[in-house]
Amino acid sequence: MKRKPFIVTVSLIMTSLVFVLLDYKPSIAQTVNLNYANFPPASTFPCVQMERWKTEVEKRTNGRVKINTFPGGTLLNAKNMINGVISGVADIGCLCMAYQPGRFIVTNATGLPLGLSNARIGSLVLWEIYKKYKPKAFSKVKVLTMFNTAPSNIMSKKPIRTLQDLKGYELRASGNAAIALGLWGGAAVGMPMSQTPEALQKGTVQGLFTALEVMKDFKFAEYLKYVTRTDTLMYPFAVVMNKNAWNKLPKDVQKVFDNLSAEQSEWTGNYMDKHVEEAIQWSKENHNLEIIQLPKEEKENWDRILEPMITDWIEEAKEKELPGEAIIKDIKAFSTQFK
Ligand code: DTR
Repeated sequence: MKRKPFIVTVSLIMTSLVFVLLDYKPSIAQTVNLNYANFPPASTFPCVQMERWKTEVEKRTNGRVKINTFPGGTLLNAKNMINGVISGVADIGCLCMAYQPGRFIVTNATGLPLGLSNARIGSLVLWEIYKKYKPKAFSKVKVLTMFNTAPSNIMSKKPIRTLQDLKGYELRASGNAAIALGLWGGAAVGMPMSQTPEALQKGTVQGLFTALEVMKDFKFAEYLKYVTRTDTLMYPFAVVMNKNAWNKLPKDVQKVFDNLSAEQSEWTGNYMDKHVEEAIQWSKENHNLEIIQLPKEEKENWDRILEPMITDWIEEAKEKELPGEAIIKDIKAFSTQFK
């Protein structure tokens, strides 16, 4: 075989180099793939907000960031969400802080009976509280956003019209909501939302105490025919990101994420408020739902019974060297600011 002249060899090497470089170029602006874990089914509000965030991020980064979503506990479940994000099982995760009351003391204060009247206000207040106090519970993650549910109501198989009706009645609730049920004399059974449909079907619980949009999203209205309007207590949520994954993001992408935080919080609150109304309508029209309004004095009495929750929380906060009174004062002040 004849040897190639030197000049041909050099030009061949140069051409391959150009190809290598050309090939390399697109990988500089390579898409960043991030896995986002969520615990409840895709139709529920934590996943609806996740899909909205994904759409906005992909749009605002011109497709440079791709978010792969994992609803329904397929990547991480309700209880191992934050640890799974810290260890890098998922890049991003959505968690309900009420499921771990002792771990998220500061942010769970927005779930106390403090008169936050809807999810929009609850979400914005929660985000402000997070920004102001930057709780240690989040030191190992980057927090992308936070939001709250709408206030909780009792959904049940039998009508609950008085505290007597509630005595010993088993309802599913977590965190502050479980404490409240106990104070009213009910029997709270703790479990994440994702386990509730099975518990209701097996009869382990006779209903639940949470925001009303679940009547439609989980079709609970098919067998829970009564709602007692208590309109108090929220379940706070956080969306957190693995610190390494965050640090690896280009600065302009980090900015897109940061610019979305408060907006996503408010968007989710608004979505939740609107969806609760739709769920009530749907349950009435399709499943004959009866809404029980407590008489004014009765409602005041139910609210009064919950007051010690606030003083107890302040005590607990103090024990952990947290400024409990100031946090409660701030929650109240922010809530009037966002009205
Ligand atoms: N209320 C909390 C949070 C919650 C409210 N709606 C949904 C839907 C899906 C998952 C969680 C939630 C709870 O009861 O678990």
